[in-house]
Amino acid sequence: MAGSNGHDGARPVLGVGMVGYAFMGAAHSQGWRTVGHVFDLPLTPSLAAICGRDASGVRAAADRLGWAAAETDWRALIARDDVDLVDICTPGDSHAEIAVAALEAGKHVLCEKPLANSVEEAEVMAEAAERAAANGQLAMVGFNYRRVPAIALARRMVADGRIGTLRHVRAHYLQDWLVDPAFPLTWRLQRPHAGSGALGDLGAHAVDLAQYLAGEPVTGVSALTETFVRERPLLDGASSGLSAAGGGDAGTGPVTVDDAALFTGRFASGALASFEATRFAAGRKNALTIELNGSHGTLAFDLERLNELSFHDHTEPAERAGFRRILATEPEHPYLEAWWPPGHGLGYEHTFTHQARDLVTAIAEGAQPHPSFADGLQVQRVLAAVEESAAKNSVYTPIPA
Ligand code: SOE
Repeated sequence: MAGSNGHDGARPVLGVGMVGYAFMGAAHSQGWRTVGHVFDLPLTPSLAAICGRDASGVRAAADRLGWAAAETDWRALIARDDVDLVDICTPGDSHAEIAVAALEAGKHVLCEKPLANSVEEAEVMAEAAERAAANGQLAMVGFNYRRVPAIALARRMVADGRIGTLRHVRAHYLQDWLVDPAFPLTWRLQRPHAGSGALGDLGAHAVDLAQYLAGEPVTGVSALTETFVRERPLLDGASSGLSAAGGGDAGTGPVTVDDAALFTGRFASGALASFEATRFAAGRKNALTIELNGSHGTLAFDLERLNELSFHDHTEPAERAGFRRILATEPEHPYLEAWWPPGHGLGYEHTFTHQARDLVTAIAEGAQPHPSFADGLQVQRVLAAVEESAAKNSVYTPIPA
């Protein structure tokens, strides 16, 4: 399937079809548009077609975001001969149906996080991905923060033993766009569409990063969740990104997801983890922080300073030891070989370019990229265990392997 859509010069073309064109659709489009101009890829991605239900909205999005064609039915998108890979950027309630259909139609799939709205859906998706892998189709979850150079560097340092035996992981993902009780009831606040609230939207990233950096899964959790504002104005018009208007004559409706989730967890090795995900941390816009403490040292990362990684080497003599700031912008650092000179820095959008690079490379090589749908299922199991534990007043809830 890879490169079935002709050649662009010496390189076979990989036709991409995207479902969804809101915030994540725009972010992924940016990745697909830039990746072939920055990295030397074995396949040339082409932005073949984008899909959305509203005909004029999706046509405008195609023009704005750089897609050649627009479709209003995702089944028609999947059926297109010029689409080799389907990129799913819709709310969680449609991930499973689209992903399974695309894999069964012989396409590769990239699916936004969290993989699904429930463990059951994620299981079906992981099984479909396993069947498709036997035919050479690949499936990957869009946990884009794995592709921040400083995070990829941290993973390399943990694997190289630079912090020794892991003792603690501390991961927080804090935003503040729900502080105002007048913020309207968008799809992200409705369980049937989003599956869960801050837990699935933000906590999923924190769990994925913790497990990725630790190199092992969380095996059980104790949790608290809370919905601080239980009723909100219905949406008045369209929402865009994380902003939306409400409060007209449309009335109010119930918030059916968590506003915040706090939980502790265990790794099989005995290391302990703590997590916090909230949209009520006033002043915190996109504050994803993660710290790992090991027997030989500590690594710490803050998304609001994403070009930096803090490292304390505890094997150094105490008189000289202390945190040092690694500026992850050298050509030797992950992904940096293709970007700007040292010190010139990258941002949020580059994670989507790197995600596209890794997926295109994996497709060309026929190798499973990370995170797989099986990895996405594991995160889903952690999210489900958090909800179960919270419903039972924080009872420790093991996560099935
Ligand atoms: C909204 O909270 C959001 O866009 C998440 O859905 C993304 O996954 C995260 O990267 C940024 O915040």
